[in-house]
Amino acid sequence: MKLLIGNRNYSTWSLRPWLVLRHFDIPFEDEVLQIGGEGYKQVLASRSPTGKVPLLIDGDLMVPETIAIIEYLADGFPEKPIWPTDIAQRALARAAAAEMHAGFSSLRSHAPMNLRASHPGKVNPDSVAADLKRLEALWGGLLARSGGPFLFGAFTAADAMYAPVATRLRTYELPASDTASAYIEAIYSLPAFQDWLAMALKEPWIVDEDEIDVIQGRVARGSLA
Ligand SMILES: N[C@@H](CCC(=O)N[C@@H](CS)C(=O)NCC(=O)O)C(=O)O
Repeated sequence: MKLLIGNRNYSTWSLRPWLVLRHFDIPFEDEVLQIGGEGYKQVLASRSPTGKVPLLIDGDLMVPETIAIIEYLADGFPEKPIWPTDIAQRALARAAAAEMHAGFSSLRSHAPMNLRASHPGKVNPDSVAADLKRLEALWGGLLARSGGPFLFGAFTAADAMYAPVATRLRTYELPASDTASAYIEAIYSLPAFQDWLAMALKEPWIVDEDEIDVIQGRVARGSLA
């Protein structure tokens, strides 16, 4: 199996299934297709039916869409606890994953993932207040029930879905309760996440569209390169 992914520093959707593959020790290779820079959309379109990453390739099969990739892995490796085993917890984990996929638009637009960066104070907490409130309620409720360190106790696909959000809270030092801070630390401590992070930190590419100083007009496009 092969997973086509985007730049590790910025590509939130790529991080999610990659974490599932790596954490659950499923054999795979990956290939980074650069997002950003001249002609990148043509390259993506020539490799992925949706023109987006992640894309899982298994023989002749190409599976786009993060949630579909994760479900394909859960179906293909039923012995791996990719979702919680209890049916009710499984439903809640899938609900949390779906909510992430469809929601949190303020956090996603105002606080782009940027693993190498540290930008405390640059995202106004008021602009993402509703998303932060929902995160606290969702994470807090699930962690209280499971006892942590992950949403359903051990790491599952639900945590993979929220890992990029955890990084946004850290990069921009957004307000977080002690419970949320401990959860963010658990994500950062996960060996699979550490592996991804180490590779992300070695990437040379700058994507202006995901750089907060460019987005907020402090720095001109192209000047960070
Ligand atoms: N709904 C898709 C979203 C995938 C997506 O938006 N991927 C971004 C990278 S994180 C992408 O490929 N962008 C291509 C572009 O910007 O042209 C999924 O869940 O996998």
